[in-house]
Amino acid sequence: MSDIKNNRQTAAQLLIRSLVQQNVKQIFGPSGSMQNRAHRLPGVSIARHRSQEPPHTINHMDWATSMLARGKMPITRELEPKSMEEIRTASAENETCSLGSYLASRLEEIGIKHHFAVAGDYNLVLLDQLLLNKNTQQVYCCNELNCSFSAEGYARANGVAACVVTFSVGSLTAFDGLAGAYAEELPVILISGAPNSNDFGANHLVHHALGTLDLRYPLDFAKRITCEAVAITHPEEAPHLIDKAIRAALREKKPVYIEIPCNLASAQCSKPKPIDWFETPKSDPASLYAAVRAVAQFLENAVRPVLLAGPKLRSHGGIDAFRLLAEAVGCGVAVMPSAKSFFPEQHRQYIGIYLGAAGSAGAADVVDSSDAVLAAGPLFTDYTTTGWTALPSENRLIQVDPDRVRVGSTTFNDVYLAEFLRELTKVVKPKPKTLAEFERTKVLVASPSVADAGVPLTREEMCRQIQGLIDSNTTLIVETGDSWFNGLNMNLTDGAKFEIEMQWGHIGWSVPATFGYAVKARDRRIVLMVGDGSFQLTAQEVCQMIRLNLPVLIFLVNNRGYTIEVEIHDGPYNNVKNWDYAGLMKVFNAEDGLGVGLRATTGGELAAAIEKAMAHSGGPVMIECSIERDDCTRQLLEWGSRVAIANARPQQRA
Ligand SMILES: Cc1ncc(C[n+]2csc(CCOP(=O)(O)OP(=O)(O)O)c2C)c(N)n1
Ligand SMILES: [Mg+2]
Repeated sequence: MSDIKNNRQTAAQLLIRSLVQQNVKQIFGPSGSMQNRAHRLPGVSIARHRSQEPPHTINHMDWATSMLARGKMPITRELEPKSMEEIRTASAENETCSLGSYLASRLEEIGIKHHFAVAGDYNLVLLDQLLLNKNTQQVYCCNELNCSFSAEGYARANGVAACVVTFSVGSLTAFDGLAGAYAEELPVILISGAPNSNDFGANHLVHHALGTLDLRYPLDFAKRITCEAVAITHPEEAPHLIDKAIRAALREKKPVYIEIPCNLASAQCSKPKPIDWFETPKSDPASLYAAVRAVAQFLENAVRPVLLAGPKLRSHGGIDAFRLLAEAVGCGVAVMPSAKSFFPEQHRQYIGIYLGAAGSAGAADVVDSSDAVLAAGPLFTDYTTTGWTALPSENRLIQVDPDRVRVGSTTFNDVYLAEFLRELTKVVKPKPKTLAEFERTKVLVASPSVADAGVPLTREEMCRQIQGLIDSNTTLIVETGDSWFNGLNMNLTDGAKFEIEMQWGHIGWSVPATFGYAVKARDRRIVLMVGDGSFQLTAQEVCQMIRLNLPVLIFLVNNRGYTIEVEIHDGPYNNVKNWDYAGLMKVFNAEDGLGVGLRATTGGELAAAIEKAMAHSGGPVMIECSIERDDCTRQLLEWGSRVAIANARPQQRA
């Protein structure tokens, strides 16, 4: 026995070995490790015996012991009571667990208390294994696109998220949301079930695949839209590959993909070892020093510097450091649209959203006339620069990226954003001129007047009433469409949060993302603004808000079409088939839901609906707001016309 202990074999292997020694050719039992191991021994075949089959979650040691005790298995000399004691010891020493429970432990360790899932035969055993971990909860979605967007929304509230789908038919659908997480810098772990490990490389075909022998295309696709994509092929390598992928997601703030064959989810692997997941990256000291000196000098030479907050500040942990730097410089501070709420709007240095003619009144004047723009974590694209009209020129730009700093045309590599901002704060001198300029020239935007209760609802009246709901505990989530600009125009009190998906810009993102966000942030008031066209893509996920009694407040803006597209380039393709949106809530409630659907066609109806919504608890409320097709923001017109020009640039000749 000591020999066996030294070899660190499991109890199951001991049993199999003794059976083989006795020439037992068939083993009846659960489909887990014992059969898998028996398979590898010469002369042993496996048969399942339904009546004897324990639940697959059973501990194999318990199962084997109970079978022995009930006399279903021959007891050999090796397995007499004294030997059983030793088997227990050997098993404990082996420190193994199922691959699925290994994964569940890792998710729990990194703070993922909920994972989103859609079931399929290739992931069922994995889902069972994950369910065994009572510290994490499984949350179901209607389809895999919604599943990955839900995880994306959860990652916005939690910092990291996970979702589980089935092979190919599931994962290919989830990839859209996963790519969105890449674009939006959110670490989402997509776990996909896969065919039996023996099917890879075998000369036969399996379902949910292309009908060819190629089973690697989901992994290949995943590699293009993640920072790490791994496919587990043996339980022994699972700990290494799972840890490698999770580490990459946390380090890069990008999604990862983990593929697990259906027969390996319950196979044994070594138990998780303690890991320090959240090591902060350290800049190269010489490069950091040089970058801080160069930027401090650049700011010193400037007369009118401004600071610009970018969307990458959050994922790279720079929000607090940015604020401290801003206060040390004392200049005007603007934010990019996706960074709204990353700098407090009540702060005396806040000058608004920088988005060219589509931004806050006065913000572009200050930024565009500044001689040094320090942009922290920006993402300058055609959209965020309003068709390249709001892009600080290179000679006045200091661009602080997640892992490098660019000053004019010089780049300092291996310099990490938060660390750089902290070091720079120590040496900068006050330069408050742009703030004083902004205060002198700022145009006060008049608050909209209250509309008569009985006149048809307008966009302005709708926004005026929604503005009244925003307090320090509100998260406002806005969908692609004019909802972007309606949301960007809202004033946020300190503590209020704002979520927008401007980089990936996938219509339909907001419904599942709001669901995912609400699963994590149950204590916040979550307000969603979504257009009719966008809603039609992912509407069914509202039923999951009902299922989990999430008190989300949805403003469904029914303007009978793709108004944002109307303003960029109109045609018949921008008309949307009307739905009874408010009526959908009844459909989703079915026999047990507590969702409420309300309609508002006038300001008075909207006020009454909001009052009802505030009094309701136990489920979401959707208020369908009917407005005119062309009733859009000034900002959408400004932005749309410039983006249209950028889109229409003629092909350049070489
Ligand atoms: C997946 C996807 N398909 C198409 C588009 C193009 N698109 C951008 S906005 C939009 C229409 C949005 O309409 P709606 O939600 O009704 O908002 P509105 O502008 O009317 O407020 C479309 C089709 C997109 N962004 N994403
Ligand atoms: Mg619309």
